[in-house]
Amino acid sequence: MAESFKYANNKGHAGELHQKANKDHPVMTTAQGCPISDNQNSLKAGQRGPGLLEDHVLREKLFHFDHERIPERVVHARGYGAHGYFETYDALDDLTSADIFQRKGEKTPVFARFSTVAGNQGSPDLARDVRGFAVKFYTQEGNWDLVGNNIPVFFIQDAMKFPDLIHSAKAEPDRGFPQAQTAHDNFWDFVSLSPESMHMVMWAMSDRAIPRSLRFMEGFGVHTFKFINAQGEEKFVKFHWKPKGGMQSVVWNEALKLNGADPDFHRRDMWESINNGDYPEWELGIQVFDQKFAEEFEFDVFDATKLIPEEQVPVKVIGKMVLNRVVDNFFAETEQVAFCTQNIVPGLDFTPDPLLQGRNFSYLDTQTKRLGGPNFTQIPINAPKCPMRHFLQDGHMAMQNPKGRVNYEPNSFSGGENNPRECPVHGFKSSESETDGGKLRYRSETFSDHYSQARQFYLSQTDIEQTHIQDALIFELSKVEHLRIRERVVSHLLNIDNKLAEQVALGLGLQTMPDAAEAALDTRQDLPVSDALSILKNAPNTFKGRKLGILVSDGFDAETFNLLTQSLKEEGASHEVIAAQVGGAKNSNGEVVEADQVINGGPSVLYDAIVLLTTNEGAKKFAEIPEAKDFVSDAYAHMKYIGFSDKATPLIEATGLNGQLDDGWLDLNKISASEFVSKIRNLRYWSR
Ligand code: HDE
Repeated sequence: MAESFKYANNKGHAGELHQKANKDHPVMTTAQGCPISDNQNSLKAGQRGPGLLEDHVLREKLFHFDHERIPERVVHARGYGAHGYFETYDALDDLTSADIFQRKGEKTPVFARFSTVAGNQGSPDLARDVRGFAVKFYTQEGNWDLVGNNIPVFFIQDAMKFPDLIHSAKAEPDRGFPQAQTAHDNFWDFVSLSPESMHMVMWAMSDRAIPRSLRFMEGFGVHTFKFINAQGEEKFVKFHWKPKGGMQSVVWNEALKLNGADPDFHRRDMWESINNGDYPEWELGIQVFDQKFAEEFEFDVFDATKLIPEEQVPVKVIGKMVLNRVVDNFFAETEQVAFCTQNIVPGLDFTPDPLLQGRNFSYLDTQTKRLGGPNFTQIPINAPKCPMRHFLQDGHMAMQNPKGRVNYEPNSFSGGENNPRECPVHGFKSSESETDGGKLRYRSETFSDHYSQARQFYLSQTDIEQTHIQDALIFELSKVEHLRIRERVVSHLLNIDNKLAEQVALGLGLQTMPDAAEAALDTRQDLPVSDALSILKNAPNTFKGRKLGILVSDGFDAETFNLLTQSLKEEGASHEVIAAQVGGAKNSNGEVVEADQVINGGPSVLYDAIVLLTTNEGAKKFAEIPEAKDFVSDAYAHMKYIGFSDKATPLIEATGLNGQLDDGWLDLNKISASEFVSKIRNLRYWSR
């Protein structure tokens, strides 16, 4: 709310008298500041008569409400943002003159927004989808927007194909569904006719597309950018975000159920962790290489469907991002934040990547549409925190027009804060790279190997992860109505890996195996396995930031509960109590412990591991409740660790799992609370 002018000499003026409606509340006003006497009833002619047009209070209220919506983002509509800072670990002046990287230990404010791509604003968080990972750095030399994804490559190589890709992925236009999923004909038709997408398809079908938390996923700048130092020397750079909490994903069946149990699972998780002081953190890493490497590398470094394996160019960590403040207002900040890939700072530059070049137009254009005019840069979330001095003026909602007489340059008026000049020394300079020919619409042949890295990604996964990719392909393609599209996808899989193609063909019940798709160039290479591409090979071995669900019944053992929750706290993890009623349950000391969830609203998919802390009587009662049985059998099916004691036997028997107590079942009579926590650091009992 705008700060009000102090009516210092008007003692007793109405403005002062109206400051309070009563002891606790200030007076409500219209947007014009006019005090409101009745916010419940419109102005009428007579007690039961028609409304009056002169009711400016009602008209203003309805008018403003009618204009509350702005167009949602055409992609990445559903997102969640938070504030924080970026800390530079070391000066990088040998590589770049970017101000943000000049001083060790410097902190720069940031705003990060994470998103799904295909779904609309109200779609569920656990859609199988790429996640947007966009960060706005408010540096002292302007805003730098690193607008990335949680997958290091993209579906297409040229911006020309983007609207078609997105049309095909979103709801089909005649029917308006399916929402937030690629499991339909149009998407698979398009990608199977665009073989360049096959590498990204492998990633999108992997567990990367169903993260457990936004906090537990990597981020990537995707394109190759340039670093330029003060001497004008250039290097190529790719950006990586590495989550401090480690990577973790859910399994597909869990994702499906989470979307029902808590469609806000990811945003709630971020909100809770920041408010609990468990701040999400990522380290920023760079892969730096020169022209010589670029020429020798197997692929074109301007092709966004390719990555550079970390084994070939190691990722050097250069700083960290800490998100430590939730937004004050979702709309003002998360919805109105306007990321633009064109927002870079001196010391950085673009490369000719044809996807990046197109993005530099698209983002500015889309923000003008979404936010209504060219002055969206003046909205606080978008405004730089460093000085801005320019002669841009007027337009819708202009609030920061330049002051003074002069609004053009060159001018002959004397200097001053409001009369800026260009500066060849400190100003942004584009790299002087040469171009290699005349105007043409062309796809360079250096972009034409579409399968080698798709194969490398698949072969770099553990068996479990490979099975998940196969299952995801079978799930998605089983929703595709046209046989020819299913077959066409399998024809590409044959160029990636025979076993993968065979498993998918088997899962789809294909009667005959199609021929392998014709490749643009027969260049497929067998690249070495890259362990960095797997989630499970890089498992974090911690329960920090994770959540345990403890199912309790009246009379549950107070000591076990206290020891467990204490050990979790020491680990930096949290817990929730699930009971038959929201009022909670009485422990063995007769104290009431409140429930966070009721059994029919708190399924085990919400937790990373569960404990059945019941009495024998309590377990018998739960055995009668279908949701309580699902609580246990889902946790089992999702490979979660389950803590229990013999008292829970009636419930376990009711689920039919009694004969299947493998090493993922942890008997709390046999191991201590801290041993339990150290076991569940594995996050899942995959051998099940
Ligand atoms: Fe985007 N993208 N994109 N994109 N993108 C948008 O901008 C676009 C691409 C990404 O949290 C839009 O503000 C084109 C790659 C993120 O607000 C739009 C092309 C990558 C976000 C747009 C791409 C991304 C967007 C829609 C191909 C990863 C959300 C609303 C040439 C490196 C940012 C908006 C946020 C959003 C266009 C491809 C990431 C329309 C034309 C590759 C994280 O401007």
